[in-house]
Amino acid sequence: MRLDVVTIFPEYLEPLNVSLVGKARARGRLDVHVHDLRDWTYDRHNTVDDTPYGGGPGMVMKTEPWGDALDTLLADGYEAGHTGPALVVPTPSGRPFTQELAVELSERPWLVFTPARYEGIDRRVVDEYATRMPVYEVSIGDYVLAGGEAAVLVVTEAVARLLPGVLGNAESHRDDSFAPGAMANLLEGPVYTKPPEWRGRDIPDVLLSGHHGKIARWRRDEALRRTTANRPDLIERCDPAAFDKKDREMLSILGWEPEPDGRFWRRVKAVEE
Ligand code: 6GU
Repeated sequence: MRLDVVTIFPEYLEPLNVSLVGKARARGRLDVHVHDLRDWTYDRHNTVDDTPYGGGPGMVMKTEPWGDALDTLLADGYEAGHTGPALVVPTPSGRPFTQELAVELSERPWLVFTPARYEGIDRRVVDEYATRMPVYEVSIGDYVLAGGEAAVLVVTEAVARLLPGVLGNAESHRDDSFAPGAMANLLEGPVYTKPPEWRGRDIPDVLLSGHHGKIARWRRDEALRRTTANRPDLIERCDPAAFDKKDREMLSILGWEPEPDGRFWRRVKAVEE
């Protein structure tokens, strides 16, 4: 997969050199190109922004540097033999970035990221490139960042770990908490490793029992406990067929009851962990 990032803070993308994404690059699974938007400014001050039409606070990123940057990197990529680019535009006004979208992006051969600062990019830039390629406007959550660079790191890491040969075990994505198509998307419960006692704290006995069935049940109960506490919306969204008899017992203990349609709704405020 080829990745291009155009930014006024190329150094912000340094983390793409380390850890999982860095390894994916070293292994040749990822071909990353970071570009400085100011390379496509031609005035003394390397201006990339201007005041918004219609007034209001803040500044808007200008069309010309973005257009020239994108034209150049697209031409370079096509020349190097790449095809099928998609534009990924990080913006708090975008669609929520989910595991499902990460899977979709991981199946594309070439992603071009346009992280913006200020109040965003002149709309005509997205409208122009949308006539030539798919455009994904994505938000990484309900909060406002000063710029899209951190979102590029988030999206890139979520996508890179899905590429074949990047994580050790290709099967491992199937049990990701938010794997698309899972019957129930539950949060993972707690995990433990050696030593068996630390500062007077033991490991839950069941994990030392060697009884795989009981361990699986305990993990499922802990997943239900955490999900009801931290993400009740995930329980409410679940297909009721995803819950077996033991799940229903646990949900009842946690204060949840099925509606007539079978979906679960909180009866009382969930008991704290
Ligand atoms: Cl993608 N960009 C910015 N600036 N803020 C955000 C965001 C993106 N996602 C959530 N907040």
